[in-house]
Amino acid sequence: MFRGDRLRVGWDNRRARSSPGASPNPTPPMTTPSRRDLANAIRFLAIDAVEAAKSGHPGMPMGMADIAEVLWNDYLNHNPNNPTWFNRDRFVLSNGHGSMLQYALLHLSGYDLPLEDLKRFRQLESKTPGHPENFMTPGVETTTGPLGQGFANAVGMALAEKLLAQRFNRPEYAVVDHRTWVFMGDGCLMEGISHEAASLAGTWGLNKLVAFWDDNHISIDGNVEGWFTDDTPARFEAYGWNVIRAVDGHDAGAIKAAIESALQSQDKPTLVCCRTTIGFGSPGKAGKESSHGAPLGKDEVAATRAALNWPHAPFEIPDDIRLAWRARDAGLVREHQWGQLFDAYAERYPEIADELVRRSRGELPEGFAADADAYIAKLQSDGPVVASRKASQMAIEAFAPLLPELVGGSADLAHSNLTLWKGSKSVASDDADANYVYYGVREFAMTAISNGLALHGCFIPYDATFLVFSDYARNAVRMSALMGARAIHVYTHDSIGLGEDGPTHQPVEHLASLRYIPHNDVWRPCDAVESAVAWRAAIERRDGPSCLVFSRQNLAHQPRTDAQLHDIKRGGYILRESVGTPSLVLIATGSEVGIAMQAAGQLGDGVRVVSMPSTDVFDRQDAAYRESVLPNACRKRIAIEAGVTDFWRKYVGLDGAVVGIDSFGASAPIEALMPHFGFTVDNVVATARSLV
Ligand SMILES: Cc1ncc(C[n+]2csc(CCOP(=O)(O)OP(=O)(O)O)c2C)c(N)n1
Ligand SMILES: [Mg+2]
Repeated sequence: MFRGDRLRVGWDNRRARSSPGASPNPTPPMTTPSRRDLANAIRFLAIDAVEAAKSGHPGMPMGMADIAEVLWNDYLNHNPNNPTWFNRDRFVLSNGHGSMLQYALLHLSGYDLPLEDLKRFRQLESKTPGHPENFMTPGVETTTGPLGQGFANAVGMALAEKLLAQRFNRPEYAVVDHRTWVFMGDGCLMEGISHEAASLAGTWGLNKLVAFWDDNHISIDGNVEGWFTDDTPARFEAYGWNVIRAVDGHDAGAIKAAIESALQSQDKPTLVCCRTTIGFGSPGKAGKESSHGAPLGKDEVAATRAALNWPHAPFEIPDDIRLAWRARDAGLVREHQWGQLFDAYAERYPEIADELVRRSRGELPEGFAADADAYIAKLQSDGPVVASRKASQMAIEAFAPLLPELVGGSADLAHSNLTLWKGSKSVASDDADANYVYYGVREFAMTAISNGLALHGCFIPYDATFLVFSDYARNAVRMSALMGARAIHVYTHDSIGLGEDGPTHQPVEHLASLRYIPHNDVWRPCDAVESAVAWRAAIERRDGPSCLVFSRQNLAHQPRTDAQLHDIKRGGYILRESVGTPSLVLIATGSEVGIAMQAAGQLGDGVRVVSMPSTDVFDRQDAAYRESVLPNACRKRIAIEAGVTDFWRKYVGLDGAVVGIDSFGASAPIEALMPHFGFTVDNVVATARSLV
């Protein structure tokens, strides 16, 4: 039975099925260009685009062009006609300042990136932004530029491939079988995240990950001899990598030999150490930091044209070179062959083939919504009084058996974050159901690896640490949001309420600070029910990350009507209605909702309580709904949250008040800390009276 239909919906390979010969070819060449000529096409597209933009980074593309040429022309398994072909190799440019290298490669090999876009490098709405952005340019797998993170994303992608292969491949049907290639510079390697990520990649034995180090001895401030003298090959050998030393990054034969050797690695990721010259070919700027991040300048461009024997005008690529680069036809054949393999696999193993297609589309299993509804309704009627971190674990326990795509872990705090569930199996194993990542104490790489897992597809990753250490992960959280990655970041021990560990461990500014990241949904639930709703919202959110913030301490259960239960997912809702028009609105999140409810009880019938587990989601509701929850006419409002007060001013206005904490916490039991910092019913009542 022909099963191509499902493929066509899951990943568009219609073009792969059309005749490979159908696409128009340029006139056959009279000459065969040299490899150096092919690499020079990259160099001059980069040089000329940077010149046109009057900004950008020519040095790295000029230095890595020869490596990229060999990799892309001889090894990269991709299909420029279909940038999202399921089994494509992933290519990551971790040293993202060299973005023009990637744009040149995409353009030359035949992706939908016309010359016009290269001419509009770094201009508003062009497909060639300053640094590669996965949501702007077809063929860009991840957004890079913050050095080191692309490398960690690549580790996540390679882990995704390994896990999928373990689960879905069958003898003679390696339907998941691709490599992850990553370019990285000295800057990526100086960044601490490279240690975290390389260490994990070594431990996991990700042998289909190949990293190329652009060892050019230069970073922005000059020759790195004063600040980067590590023995990088020895460092990676110590992580358990296969290291190929001292490759001449301008010798195509040497590069090819290194890649051949990397392909043989059975149980280790490979680092190819490439000696290169930044700004290669520029008589005045080669080997110098001056080529790193500025146009070469008119005279130097002319001198480089002469030196590299490139007589062509800016953005002009001779036909023979264009033809040699073209990968569209080969790409069609590759995807077509894989499609045949997949069809045979689907014939033989229809159920797992269906499952793989479902996961590749990012769709949840049929029935998930109904099961989640039932679970949440039962929680509401059972009313467990637990810490929200415990409620989070209960939610994982309830949802994870339905969602094999959920793969998660914690940065050495599994028993505090409560991220393990009954079905957890370490990804360090070869188990087909491996789904749990022991990240060790590596918050930043953990989060960037989550991003890689999410971007690869077929996974909904979650990661976890204490809320206070979200700072260690922060730029990767920001990148989740910028990239629209469906990653779930779990942060427990969410306030001074964690107690004795003291101010080093007590987040104060973190909630507000995570909320300030655009496109990031932060949830701080007040009980087990809201915790389950938050998990569900994070799972169902397809186009961006969620931060789920949970308490260490037990939280009271809140009774709700069906309507209230329904409205939790709107981010903020009336948990206690006033009799008549409210004279005062108390707005609270998480552990402070209980205090607000008790205070309202003392203050009388005119007081409304709004539970606001996610301000981000609430802010997206329509104006009528927001007005129905927080009526403009009621100016007496108090926000209560064990965090910085400034954030809440937009909800309470000048006439309102905030019960919060604008200092660091302190080391003491929770029973002493909460009253000390004013998180008591009495203080909320007194604050309310002071507003009158
Ligand atoms: C996290 C981070 N810090 C700083 C920068 C700014 N920056 C961009 S490139 C660069 C130097 C990188 O040196 P290297 O990777 O050796 O690049 P090369 O000059 O060799 O191309 C710096 C500091 C950045 N992009 N990301
Ligand atoms: Mg460098």
